[in-house]
Amino acid sequence: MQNDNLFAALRAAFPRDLDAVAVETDDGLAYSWRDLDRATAMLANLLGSLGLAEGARVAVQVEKSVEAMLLYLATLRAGYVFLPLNTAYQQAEIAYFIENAEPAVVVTTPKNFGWVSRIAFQAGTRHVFTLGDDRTGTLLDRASHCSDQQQPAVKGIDDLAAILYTSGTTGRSKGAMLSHGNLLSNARVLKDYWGWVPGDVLIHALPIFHVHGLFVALHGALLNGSQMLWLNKFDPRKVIERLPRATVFMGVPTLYTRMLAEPALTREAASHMRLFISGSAPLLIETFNDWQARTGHTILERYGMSETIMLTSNPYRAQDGERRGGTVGFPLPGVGVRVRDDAGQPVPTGEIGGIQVSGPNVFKGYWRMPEKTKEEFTEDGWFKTGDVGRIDERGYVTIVGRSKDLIISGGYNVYPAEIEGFINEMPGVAESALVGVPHPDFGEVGVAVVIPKPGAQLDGEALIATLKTQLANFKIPKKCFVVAELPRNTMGKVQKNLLREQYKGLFA
Ligand code: MLC
Ligand code: AMP
Repeated sequence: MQNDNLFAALRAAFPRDLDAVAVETDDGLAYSWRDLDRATAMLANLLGSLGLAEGARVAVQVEKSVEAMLLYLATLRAGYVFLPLNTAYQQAEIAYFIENAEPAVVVTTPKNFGWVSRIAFQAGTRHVFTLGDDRTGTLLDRASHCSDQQQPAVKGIDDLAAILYTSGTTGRSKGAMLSHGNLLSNARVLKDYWGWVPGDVLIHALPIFHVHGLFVALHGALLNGSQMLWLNKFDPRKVIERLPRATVFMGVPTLYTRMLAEPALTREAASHMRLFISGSAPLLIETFNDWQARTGHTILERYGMSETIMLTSNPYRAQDGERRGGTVGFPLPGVGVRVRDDAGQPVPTGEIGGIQVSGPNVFKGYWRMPEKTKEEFTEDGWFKTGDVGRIDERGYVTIVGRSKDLIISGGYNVYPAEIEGFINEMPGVAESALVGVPHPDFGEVGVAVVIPKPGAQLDGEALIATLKTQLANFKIPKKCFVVAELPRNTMGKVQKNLLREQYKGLFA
């Protein structure tokens, strides 16, 4: 029987020598391919023993570790749906995800077990396990009693593999449903397009709760049977130290600017590398040029999102064209990318419009939000990305802006509407606006501008301190100004472009 289970495809790509090192950690531990196979079998058997329903969600909010990665693979292997959650999320955020997704299993850090289990049990979750980043916790204790043999669950290409929550410009976060077929088709295209070869070694330094670290980096290495040099937390010096033993690195632009600030980053240090890939946020042309000058390598920039995984990429092979800084390259093989005006009509080559996408990589819709899903697709079935760009006569795609009100800070998405909602609830606040301004480290950061109610005294620092108790740290505005009024157009709408202009030099 044909099995389109993503895990089965990744497992089939393991090298013949199962005793070779698959993952080497920061603290010197080595996991062989056999370890990966056995541990995912044990964890999958544990999940299998819980009597979960078909399509059950396994929600996971734990620090990055190899075991957390194994839990992801085991969830695929057992045929359940993986739901990763950023460790920066606070109680109110987690409560929403758990109530919305109704996971059958929740895995949390030992430190957060108290409050996470309370939320989970209240929402009807039956099983809450703990997993520390030091190989401790009830999940591993329980799995250690399970068999290390397991037959991957049979899955079709449309069966769900993961749900990734992504915020929206209005309302609450939406769960993007990705299937085994979405993930596997994209991984296969990237393996070929980025020229993965035997012997490649990946430095894995990204978080594993979003597309970039969980899918693009991890699937890339596994589908190629490639060793990973694993860092639980990004550290520019540690990455540079590992370059002579590696060939592929993936990062958001902030990782590249932080590495450029290290004198140890030299042409010699990078001479063993084959490929540096950037994405998740715009790579400044200065970073692209500085990297080329310093290391001799041309960063390959690609473009993706939770709903579509990767859509476009600059070419790897010279015969396919040059890697052009400031562009995100060509639509990937098998992926359709087009640009439409506000009326949904095609725009002439090189003109700006909304970017739309179709292909086997495009998600199955938002979890339990059929109306929202419908709104985001065109009549003829293309997904509207909310990004604004153009495609030139050679086919290079350039992103010039976003029609969605979104700030991308250090590779994480911050939706102003969500943060404004929290600020507006605070005592004495009449209204607020959050805008993104340039930042040398994070690319872009949020700045809040707040109007007090008549007679109220507000303090920007105090507002920030309150927000820190409610929202993930990367969503917290770096500055908060209390002002008498917001600039408005004749319709009364806040002119965020004027605020952006006013505050653009704040962190220069
Ligand atoms: C941390 N801080 C941030 C931040 N990350 N502020 C704004 N934006 C961010 N991204 C703040 C914290 O709030 C804290 O502030 C201070 O920085 C130190 O926190 P930290 O956790 O020690 O930070 P650090 O480890 O240095 O993290 C920075 C980072 C991290 C760049 C390594 O943000 C990161 O790993 N980013 C990658 C995100 C990613 O993987 N994106 C892919 C999404 S997938 P304070 O005030 O409390 O001290 C996607 C699709 C696609 O978009 O195309 O790939
Ligand atoms: P997310 O919802 O977290 O998956 O973020 C996806 C968004 O990140 C996209 O819609 C883009 O706005 C942005 N993005 C991803 N890659 C790039 C890139 N290379 N350049 C500019 N923006 C990017």
